[in-house]
Amino acid sequence: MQQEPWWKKAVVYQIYPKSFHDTTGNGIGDIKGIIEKLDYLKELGVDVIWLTPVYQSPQKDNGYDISDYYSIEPEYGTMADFEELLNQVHQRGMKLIMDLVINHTSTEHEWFKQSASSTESPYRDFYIWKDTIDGGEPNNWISKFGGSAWEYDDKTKQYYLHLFDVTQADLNWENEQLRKKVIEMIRYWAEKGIDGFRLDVINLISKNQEFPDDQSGDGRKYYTDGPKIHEYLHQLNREAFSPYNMMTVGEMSSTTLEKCVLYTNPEREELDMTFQFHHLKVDYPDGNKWTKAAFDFLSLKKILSDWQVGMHEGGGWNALFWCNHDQPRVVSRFGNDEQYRIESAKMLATTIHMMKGTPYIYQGEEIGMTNPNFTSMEEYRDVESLNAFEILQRKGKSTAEILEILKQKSRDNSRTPMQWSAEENAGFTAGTPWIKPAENYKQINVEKELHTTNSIFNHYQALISLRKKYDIITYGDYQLLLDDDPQIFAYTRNWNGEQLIVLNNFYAKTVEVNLPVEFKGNTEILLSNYPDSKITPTQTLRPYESVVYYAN
Ligand code: TEU
Repeated sequence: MQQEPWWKKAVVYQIYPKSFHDTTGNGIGDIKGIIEKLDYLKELGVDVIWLTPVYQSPQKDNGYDISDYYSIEPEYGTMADFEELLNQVHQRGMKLIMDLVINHTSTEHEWFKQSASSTESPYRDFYIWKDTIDGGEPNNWISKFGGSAWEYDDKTKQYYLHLFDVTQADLNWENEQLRKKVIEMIRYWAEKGIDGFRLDVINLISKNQEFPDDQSGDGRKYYTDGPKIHEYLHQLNREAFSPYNMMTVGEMSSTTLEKCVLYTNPEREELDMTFQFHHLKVDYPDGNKWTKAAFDFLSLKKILSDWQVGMHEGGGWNALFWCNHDQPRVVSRFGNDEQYRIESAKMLATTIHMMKGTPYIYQGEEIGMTNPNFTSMEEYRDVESLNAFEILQRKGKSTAEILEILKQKSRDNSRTPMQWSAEENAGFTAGTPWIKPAENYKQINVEKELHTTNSIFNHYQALISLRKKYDIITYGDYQLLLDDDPQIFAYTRNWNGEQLIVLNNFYAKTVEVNLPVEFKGNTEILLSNYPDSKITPTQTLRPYESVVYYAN
């Protein structure tokens, strides 16, 4: 049998360096701060660390606006610090993957400066420049951060495309020279010894070259999973990833299951796995993020289950996650961040970690960090949230209404400092933090977790070791049970005569369960979030109770 890729049994931990741990006192996390915490991550048991961008950047979008792919952002440290980090990670038997942001660069990148200097520049075609049409923008596409996706440049009298912030100019992947430069850069980091990449909005790199107006939308249908995307990914795989045996995870914006099967089926030689976001839009009524709304539980179950089954059948591979630096905290979102914070944090972790795929833990998730509940616009930092404020205000919403929406939806909800201890500023910095910590850090912090038995941290440790011990978690198929139940998320996994049954109560109300499947002869409980869960197919689940049964 061909050797299975190592990442199928791995668990990844995402670090947002800016908010992780500051050792200099400037209020911004740094690479040395990560090195100091590696033993903590080793204790948690994760195999891989994913660092969001640490390259040189004006930080308009916290590093997703890169001005030099070959240097480290001075706020975070030096190249020597980075090399030391890589070395220390490897010494502990873990791996390190970096963020690869190649849909766009900062407008302060040398390529863009050259490109904008003249229509004759050899770099002109590294970006997407278009003439005005009828005195206006080249088309009606909208930036993901609000407003037109085009910016006019007075000097050369053309518009450039930016699907994100105006300082994040989209690269022109049609240009072979550009692709060559990107591949060269990837190989530079691979040569340094890193173990892989998370590819930022990678399914947006191929644009429909007609650049048509979108009669019924914001333009995304003309650049999402675009015409040459498979060709480009295959080239990256052949020329940059495969020669170094890199692990790759693609962040896929508004994609489809069919596409992700193609992106990740190994025979196609594109990517190893994908992040998709459909299950995180169940609290966007009519696709609208900027409204305060409860989440649709039945859709959540259906979406996650469709992806479990579809990727299994198509030979693809899922990245499993609830949280990242763009999403609110999961315990505040789909759990209960007050009375049942601990139970619901564990339940949510179990729901994802017992599925098929590679799980990702976002910093602070393993101790049940919550949204910070900011109450004033001064507390927000995120460019998307600040833009949303203005857009919503123009639509007539009051400041109080907007604050309520941001409290639920802002990306800053997950960007507050990692809560290490009950010391001032959560032990994150000795200086003034770049963003305010959540006020509950005195109750919720790593130090406390590590001194508590049956902590959320312990629950994550247990989930990680179960994955190592039971192959069924990696290979088993997946079947949703009780599809229409409005409160229970139950599923079963089967493999090689073994069976897992996973029961999760997503609400604070006790509920009766009548499972449509039988427990087999030898059934044991592998994990639960109450000390005395029972083995019976007919039973009640207490508030947020979660139980994993195993039979063989
Ligand atoms: O995010 C891509 C993306 O489209 C979203 O997750 C986006 O932030 C969200 O939908 C806005 O509502 C990636 C990065 O993760 C994000 O931090 C960057 O801002 C973005 O790309 C641009 O590089």
